[in-house]
Parts: sequence; C-alpha cells; structure tokens
Amino acid sequence: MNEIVKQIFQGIVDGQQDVVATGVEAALRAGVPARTILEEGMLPAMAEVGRLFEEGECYVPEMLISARAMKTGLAKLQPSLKQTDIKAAGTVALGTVKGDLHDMGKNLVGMMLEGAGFTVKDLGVDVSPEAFVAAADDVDVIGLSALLTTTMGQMKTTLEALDAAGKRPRVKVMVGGAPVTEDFARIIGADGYAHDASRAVALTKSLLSTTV
Ligand code: B1M
Repeated sequence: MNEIVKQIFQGIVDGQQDVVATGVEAALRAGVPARTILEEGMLPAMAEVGRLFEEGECYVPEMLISARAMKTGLAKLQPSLKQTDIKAAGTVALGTVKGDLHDMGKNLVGMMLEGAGFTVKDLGVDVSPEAFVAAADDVDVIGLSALLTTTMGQMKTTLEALDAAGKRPRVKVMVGGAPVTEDFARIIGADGYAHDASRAVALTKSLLSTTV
C-alpha cells in the first residue's frame, strides 16, 4: 500500500480527522487516483473498524469518531470522484431505510451517481416507507440502503408501500448495503441489487435503459 494511503487508513481507524484530511489532500496532489485512495485506504479502514467493534476492541463512540474521520476524507475526495465527461440522464432518490442511521455507503453511492451525471435527491437516514413513496413521483429510480440485519426488512416494507401506492413499475427500486444480497433483493422483489457504489451506477444505467 502507498505510504500516504497507509496514513489515511490508519487515520480513519484512529479517528484522526486532521490526519485524514491532510492525507487525502496530499495523496491527490501526489497524483494518487481518487479510486485508489477510496478502495485501498478508506473502505478497508471502515471494514477494520467494524472488525475491531465486532471483536470488542472498540465501542460505538470510537466507531463514531472513525466515521467522522471517514466523512472528512470523503468530503475532500468528492470533487475528484465527481469529475467526469460522461453524462447520464435520470434522477435517483437515495435513502437509508427506517431505523438505520448508517449513511456513508449511501453517500458514496450518491457521489458516484452524481459523478456519472445523474441528479441525486438525498432523503437522508431513517427514511420511512411513506417518505420514499412521497419522493417517487419526481424520480426514475429509488435506492434503498441498509447496514443492519434488523433494518433489512424495511426494504420489503418500503417496496410494499410503493406497490400499494401504485408507483411501480414506473419507478425502479435498487437495494444495497453490507448485509443485503442478490438473493435477498430478488426475494423481496427489488428491481436490482448493487454490491458497491460503482456497481450501483452500472445498475442505475441498466434499470433506466429498460424503462418504457
Ligand atoms: Co454500525 N454497525 N452500528 N455504526 N457500523 C455495522 C454495520 C456492523 C456490521 C459493525 C459490526 O458489528 N461489525 C454492525 C451491524 C451488525 C448487523 O446488523 N449484522 C453495526 C451495529 C451493530 C451498529 C449499532 C447497532 C451499534 C450499537 O448501537 N450497539 C448502531 C446502530 C445505529 C442505527 O443505525 N440505528 C450502529 C451505529 C454506528 C455509528 C453511528 C457509530 C456509525 C455510523 C456512522 C454513519 O454512517 N454516519 C457506525 C459504523 C461506522 C459502522 C461500520 C464500522 C462501518 C459502516 C460504514 O460506513 N462503512 C460497520 C462495520 C462494517 O460495515 N464493516 C457497522 C463504509 C461504507 C462506505 O460502506 O455502508 O457498507 P457500506 O457501503 C458500501 C456497500 O455496502 C454499498 O456501497 C458501499 C461501498 O461502495 N452500499 C450500497 C451501501 N448502500 C448501498 C445502496 C445501494 C447500493 C450499494 O443502492 C441503493
């Protein structure tokens, strides 16, 4: 791993916002691609924080401090992730489902979609099925994110609410988040599942190309 990327990784694990901010700036100045900083430094750092939490080596406050450091880094990285010449047409509403406060995966999906030219409406976290239904008229795709096994069920509830309100099949629904799988997406009747933010962009393009 590149030395600056290593510092960014450690800065996130240790929750040092300054180290992460200056590290990302330095890495970009040194010509390290934004994707490399993200995929080799920042995402593995959050995975490491999750591992430490699972093993009882860190607790919620530390996880929160690491999350803040990660967000600081993402904000620095955002302009580079957005740079693109490709323009895609379409509007996507993104939200983390009810009961779930994790927002970094959703934010990353939003950044990459904007980078690909989509208009993104961020509905935030802890978004009720009713709020997704209310957003449906103005968008082509709705993206649901969930990070907890206990909130994955809200994806099904949200799909049912969209069906009951007659918003589908016009609006396509994609789902994602660490505990979500392709099988789960199929079982609950989502239009698609994306494992990560890059794949969410490819999926959105393919969902829109099949819209009649
Ligand atoms: Co929480 N947390 N957390 N947490 N947290 C996890 C998810 C956990 C796996 C940690 C662990 O035990 N190893 C665990 C869940 C266990 C489970 O359900 N099986 C957990 C827990 C238990 C909890 C609490 C219950 C802890 C407690 O209070 N006792 C609590 C719940 C609060 C709530 O939501 N109601 C809680 C709280 C928190 C913090 C607030 C402290 C903080 C979140 C801060 C924030 O988001 N603003 C936090 C964090 C940081 C984590 C970990 C460490 C990191 C998550 C993250 O941001 N990753 C996480 C451990 C882990 O994931 N390994 C953990 C980086 C992010 C970029 O990745 O979100 O996976 P991710 O997104 C990926 C893909 O999943 C995908 O694309 C992204 C990458 O390209 N993706 C999509 C995501 N959404 C998508 C949507 C799409 C497509 C792709 O289409 C729409």
